[in-house]
Amino acid sequence: MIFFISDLHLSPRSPGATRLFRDFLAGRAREGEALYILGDLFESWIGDDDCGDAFNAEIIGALRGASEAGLSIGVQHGNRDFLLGDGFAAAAGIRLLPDPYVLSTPEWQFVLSHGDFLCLEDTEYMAFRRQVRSPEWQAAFLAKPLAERRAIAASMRAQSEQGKQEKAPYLMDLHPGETEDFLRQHGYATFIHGHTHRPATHDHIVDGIHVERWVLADWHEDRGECLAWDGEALHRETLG
Ligand code: LP5
Ligand code: MN
Repeated sequence: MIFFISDLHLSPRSPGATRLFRDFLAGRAREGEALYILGDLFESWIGDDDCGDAFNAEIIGALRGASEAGLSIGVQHGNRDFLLGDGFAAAAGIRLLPDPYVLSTPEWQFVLSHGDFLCLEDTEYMAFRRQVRSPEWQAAFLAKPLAERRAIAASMRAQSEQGKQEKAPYLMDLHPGETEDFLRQHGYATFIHGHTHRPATHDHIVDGIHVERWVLADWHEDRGECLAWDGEALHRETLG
């Protein structure tokens, strides 16, 4: 069994989702051989020098426990935790994966992504993304004290939530044409992504070929979701 999850947005303000994730890592996830976390595991990540924070250490310990029990864990960056780096990966016993990432199993091909890079009509976000993903911005940010970084992240989160209320829904979804190009470029593999918080299974017809796109659900205080591949089919499992 291979599991896929995304958009948990864990923070000290989400004790319910944190508990669901810890229970998942200690239980159901260990019945599989691999877990892929497709971005936004954390509500925000301000640098690997914050691994020692009590909440972060709790999540890192839970990941490490599952990893040491034999679960292979791959993590992609989301738009809120793209600063996760090698220090986090080593402490948690996980592998950081590029976005997109092609997953080939003996039975099937998948392409995995957080999904935000295809939201091309949200031009404000794309500009913001280019800026915060640039090495110069990241170096300047990481040079600031943790407390200042925490305050900046909180301010960005508040502005983002405010801004989303004024954006048309189509802006915050994947660009249809670019998505089909992406599916073509990846050999019509089954596409799994998160980010939009609009769980659904889409059927695309690209060059006459049927391609599935599975959108993962975001997690809530009382409910999480994972997608499971059993070698034959994908199915959604509710957690909690
Ligand atoms: O995350 P979500 O779901 O709310 O919305 C996203 C897009 N928003 C973001 C911003 C993140 O939420 C903030 C993450 C902060 C943690 C990282 C800290 C590290 C910083 C490192 C710097 C090098 O990604 C949102 C999309 C939405 O998805 C749907 O796709 O619309 O896009 C935006 O909100 C971007 C805005 O449109 C424009 C930018 C405003 C940001 C203000 C920056 C000002 C800096 C403040 C300094 C005090
Ligand atoms: Mn996201």
